[in-house]
Amino acid sequence: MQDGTGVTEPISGAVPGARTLRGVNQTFIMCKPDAVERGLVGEIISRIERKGFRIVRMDLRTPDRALAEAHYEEHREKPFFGELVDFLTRGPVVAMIVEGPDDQTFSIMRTLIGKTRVEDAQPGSIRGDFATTTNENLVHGSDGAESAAREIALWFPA
Ligand code: DAT
Ligand code: MG
Repeated sequence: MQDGTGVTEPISGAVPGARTLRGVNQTFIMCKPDAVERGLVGEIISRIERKGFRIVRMDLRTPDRALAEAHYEEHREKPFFGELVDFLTRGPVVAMIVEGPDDQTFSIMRTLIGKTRVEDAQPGSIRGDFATTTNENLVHGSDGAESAAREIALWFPA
């Protein structure tokens, strides 16, 4: 939400590189291949917009392995990493930059998406309403300002 002043300088203490403006925060959101395959992109985008967030960039593309591996870099050592990269590269995804209010953007968006483990994802959330597995869980959202800056730069290099 804009604060009405039209001021757009970075908030002091903001993560370097984060596209953080006064009153606005950008996060990286992605409808994963299962969402595209199942025809749930409209449903997901609709929930994001109805919540009051604004989509400012959007692109349908099939990521190559290098991009998928870089995106999930933090999970490189996990046993499910290979499967995760296979999944993300199997078809088109919808990559988006989404704007929301202040620092709450990340937590609000993560609540809208639902918890990672399928058994924890609450009904009412995207994963809670539509996913039945942890590995194919429809949507990705940055978990904080630092990840958002990294992921936006990765998917939408300037
Ligand atoms: P999130 O997507 O909620 O940020 P994460 O960053 O911990 O969750 O994991 C990235 C993705 O990896 C997640 O969306 C689904 C998959 N994943 C996580 N834990 C898993 C597990 N134990 N088995 C299989 N896939 C898993
Ligand atoms: Mg994550």
